Amino acid sequence: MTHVEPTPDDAARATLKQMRWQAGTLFRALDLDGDGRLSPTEIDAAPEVLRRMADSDGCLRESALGGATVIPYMIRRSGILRLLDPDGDLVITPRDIADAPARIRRWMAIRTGM
Ligand SMILES: [Ca+2]
Ligand SMILES: [Ca+2]
Repeated sequence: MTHVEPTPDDAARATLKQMRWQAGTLFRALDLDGDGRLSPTEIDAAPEVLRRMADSDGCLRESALGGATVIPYMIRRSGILRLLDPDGDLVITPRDIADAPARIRRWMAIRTGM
């Protein structure tokens, strides 16, 4: 087997892949069956899932959302996170969590044009 040294391009791609993975943390947590879509059941279960991920004060923070990235913007623009953290401070409050199913449904309605 030949060992190939990673080129700077490979390193950049790996970093990007990692950031995308981090940015998708919230979605993956909510997508309970892992099919890449949020079903009505999964949307209804969102507050419960999010509460389990929250800190003891009931808030979700960056560590639960994929952690800090080299480019924090990558995490902030993840679709679900923008819904749950409209003020963009990377803290999702208990109120945001309780409102999650309604926000996700509005978001999906806009995306599918329904
Ligand atoms: Ca699913
Ligand atoms: Ca917030």
